[in-house]
Amino acid sequence: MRLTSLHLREIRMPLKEPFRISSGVATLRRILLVAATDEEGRVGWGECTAGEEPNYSSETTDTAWLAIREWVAPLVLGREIAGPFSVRPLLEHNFRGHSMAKAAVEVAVWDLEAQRRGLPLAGLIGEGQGEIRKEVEVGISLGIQASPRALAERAADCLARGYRKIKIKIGPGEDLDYLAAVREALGPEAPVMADANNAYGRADFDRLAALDEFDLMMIEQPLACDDLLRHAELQKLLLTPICLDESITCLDRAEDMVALDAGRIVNIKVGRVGGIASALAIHDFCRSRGVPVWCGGMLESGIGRAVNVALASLPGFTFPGDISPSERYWERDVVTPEWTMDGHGRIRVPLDRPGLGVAVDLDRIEDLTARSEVLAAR
Ligand code: OSB
Ligand code: MG
Repeated sequence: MRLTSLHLREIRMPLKEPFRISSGVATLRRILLVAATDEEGRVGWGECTAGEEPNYSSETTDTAWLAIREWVAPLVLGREIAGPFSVRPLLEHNFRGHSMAKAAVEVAVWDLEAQRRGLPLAGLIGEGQGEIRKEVEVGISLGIQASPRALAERAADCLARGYRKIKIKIGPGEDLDYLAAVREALGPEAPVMADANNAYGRADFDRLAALDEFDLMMIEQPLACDDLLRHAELQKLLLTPICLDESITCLDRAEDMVALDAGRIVNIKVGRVGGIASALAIHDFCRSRGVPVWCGGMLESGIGRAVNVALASLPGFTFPGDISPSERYWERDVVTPEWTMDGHGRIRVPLDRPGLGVAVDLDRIEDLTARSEVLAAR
């Protein structure tokens, strides 16, 4: 296929409630969407998962816009692209970083390929994987709340709604009391985990070891993103498995994690790892080594969510993902139908239409657009 243009749009979507993690807070999402047109006039969509501020990774909505315009677009526009696996190699040489910018364009090519072949995205991603799931199990990621009690009430409500995993954001001083309150309210069996977003260091190992008493499913990314060695030291002290998020930026880091025993579970996010091909490679490796993976979230609109749902249908995704329904985030989403969850924490994988499986609501997107730029092949 050949891409004739990339239409970049920044849409502004206010979250229903602020989402606070140890490294920052999100209130108004500024989401960069890429609409890629091929030589036959089809349009494929990709959502960039970069945040507004560089507090999760170094990328932001603005750096991704710049990276796509200056470096990604010239490498892909007008070129013959054999298929979705050919995008990443084009963007690898002499072009460091900017994984989320690269992924946004790569994902649009996956959507185009799925449409060309008349396949649902999950079917295309899952080719050669055997049976894919028709429904994915999902959890909710709860931001840091005003008090342990407020959090416990919220968590109990989420469990009652059917969520299969309750993820609690923690940080130094906003950890033990919060987790104790949640465990007390939800009971010993409830599927609870914690995510620290790099908030701790070597000096906190005793405090982290104390978290074992809460019987968490896992502790996500307690230490710095580039610090696999200390994660390995910490894992030796913990009964609770460590799950890595920010640290796993590509297949090599997943291999390092396993080699060092720096963690025992991987959170896979398409943007962070540079695209669906990279996510698949990590999935396949982890599956071959018996390492469970699950699909993380980045407060996506319904477009990015479609990709997460499709990815999570793969057989190695054995824990519920951070893939909540549209209404958890937005008054109104940008796709129809919106993403919904049943009372047992399941989202149906749309296998009945090609591509994303939901229709992109262009009128809604136009209403939310704050900035727009068309990059065309020369
Ligand atoms: O660490 O998993 C994270 C959101 C933004 C940045 C980082 C993270 C998150 C989440 C949100 O946990 C999950 C979701 O999209 O619901
Ligand atoms: Mg995380």
